[in-house]
Amino acid sequence: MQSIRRTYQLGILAAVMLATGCMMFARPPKDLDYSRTRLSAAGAYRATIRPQGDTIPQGKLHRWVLHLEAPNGTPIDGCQITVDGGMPQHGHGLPTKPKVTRDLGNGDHLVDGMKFNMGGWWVVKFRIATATGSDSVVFNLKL
Ligand SMILES: [Cu+2]
Repeated sequence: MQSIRRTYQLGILAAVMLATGCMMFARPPKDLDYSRTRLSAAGAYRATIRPQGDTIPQGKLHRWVLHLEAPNGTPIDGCQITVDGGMPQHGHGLPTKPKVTRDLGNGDHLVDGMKFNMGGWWVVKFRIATATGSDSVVFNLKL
């Protein structure tokens, strides 16, 4: 009888762990850079994110402005930008497929469809392609 009850309890525990899987992972690495301005991987661009409303909301669709400039400060327009991201410690991506929908000029690009459906460490990666080549930049977010 005792062992049946024990098996039952373990089953419940396993189910709870599966259901809450996203919330019980380790803390993010301590040395993460949460800057909103970052240099791209190959150094071709300096990118700044400006989330609408400044504070990044949880569970709500919102927009960002991505500002791009060359290291010398020249704004970069007319490029192909793709957006990707997710939670490295949870093994899942973004719940939406954000896109750059408009060039606002002066190096500003409107990013539509941003959404983060839980708290924790997120990364958002922009791949930027111009006639001179492609490069990418990654931002860390703490929600
Ligand atoms: Cu998650």
